[in-house]
Amino acid sequence: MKSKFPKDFLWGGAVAANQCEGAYNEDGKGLSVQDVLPRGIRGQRTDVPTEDNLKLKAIDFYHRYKEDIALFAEMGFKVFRTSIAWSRIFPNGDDEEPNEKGLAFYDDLFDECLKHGIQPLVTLSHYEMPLALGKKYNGWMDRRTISFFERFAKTVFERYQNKVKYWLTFNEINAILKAPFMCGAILTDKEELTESQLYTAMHHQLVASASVTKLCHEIIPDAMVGCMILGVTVYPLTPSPDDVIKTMLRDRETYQFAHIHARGEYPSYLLRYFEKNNIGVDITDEDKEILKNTVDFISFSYYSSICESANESAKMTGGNLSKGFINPYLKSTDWGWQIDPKGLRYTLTKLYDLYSLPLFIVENGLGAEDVLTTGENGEKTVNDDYRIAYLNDHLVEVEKAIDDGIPVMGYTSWGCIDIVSASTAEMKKRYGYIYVDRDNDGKGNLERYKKKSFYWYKNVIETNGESL
Ligand code: BGP
Repeated sequence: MKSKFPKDFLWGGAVAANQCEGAYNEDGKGLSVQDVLPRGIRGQRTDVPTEDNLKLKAIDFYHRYKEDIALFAEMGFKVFRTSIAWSRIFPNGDDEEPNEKGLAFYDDLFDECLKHGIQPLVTLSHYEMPLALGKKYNGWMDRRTISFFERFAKTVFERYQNKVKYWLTFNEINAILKAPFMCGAILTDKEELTESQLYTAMHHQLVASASVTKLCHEIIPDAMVGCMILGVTVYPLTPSPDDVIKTMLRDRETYQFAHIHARGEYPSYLLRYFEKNNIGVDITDEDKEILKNTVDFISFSYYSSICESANESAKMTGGNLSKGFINPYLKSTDWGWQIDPKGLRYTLTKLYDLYSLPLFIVENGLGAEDVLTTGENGEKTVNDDYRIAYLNDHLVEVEKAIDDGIPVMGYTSWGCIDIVSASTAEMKKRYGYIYVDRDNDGKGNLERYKKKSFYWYKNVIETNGESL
């Protein structure tokens, strides 16, 4: 069947600075919240980096990026998503001047991408706030943090304006309500935070996101800037109207953030929620003007779908930051994430029907415990047919959405090379087309080996999706 993917479809892969670079304190980099989160999203933070935090060295991308980008180019990547570690550029977050060595690293990284004809897609902050902003200002709790983020964004927009034409403001900006320390450098324990404090922090981050959207349009007129949302795809567990209503309300975890970025204002239901629950968020007239700076596209992560039910006794399931109920029609990954390719088409359709903006899938993938074997040709590899099946099935659904007329800009599968898992802070939850010889204990020679999926994806890109 003739491929429905547009000729300029941006095929690629995604990582995040904190999960791949390592060099956590090299060349002037300051500590980020990730450096003191040794056990991942749900882990307890520490005050200083601990040796068991695999992210301190990760997969040494900081020193090996040329080799890795050459492998991405071998697969035919058109785009490569990564983030700029904020604390490499402003080690304390509120420094007056940027760290030149940090700027130089990303100059070299983006040059290497462009040398191979790969467009960088850059996330300004992928859960990587400078720890010092937490210690001095309590992160997004303090409105002054907006100006520090603006300074960071302005610096990198100006520095890389001729190299980077695709930008995302914050990774999974809706996650702050679930993980305020990781997403907002908020040191106050989540349990102690009032809703007014949490939503005030969320508001400051949203104003920062809109403000840098404006800056990007001013500094790099030919660039596109998008928001990035954790795609929480929710189905009612049963056709019971109670489950349907619960699902409708749960959907707002995702869509209220897309709404603000796409429409440039708070949805009425969120303002009503503030009013009904005496949640005091100081939304100034100036904030409202800034929020009107809307994005050029909506990007999101999609891994699985969840069910919602009014019947609390129904069985719960996994999900990275969003819990749901088991869907009896779906299988689960080893980490309990339910595999639902059709849910990706559902989410694409829903987001486009709501906001009529181009869409970019910037995370999708299967985390699995891969086993390194020796192939017929004597080379080390992984027979990851399970990952090929997962990705193939999801891309088939993307193609159906495109065939429905939904403008999908591109697809960067998550963890295009094995990196440290965000939620578990482990290496054993592998996503990559490329295996990295490093284990949960930090042992291994960091060598890279092409998995079976490496050749599969190379063919998908070469045929622009014809081979799916
Ligand atoms: C998303 C994050 C990514 C990535 C992904 C997979 O929420 O944006 O950083 O980690 O989750 O999750 P995990 O690595 O926990 O399997």
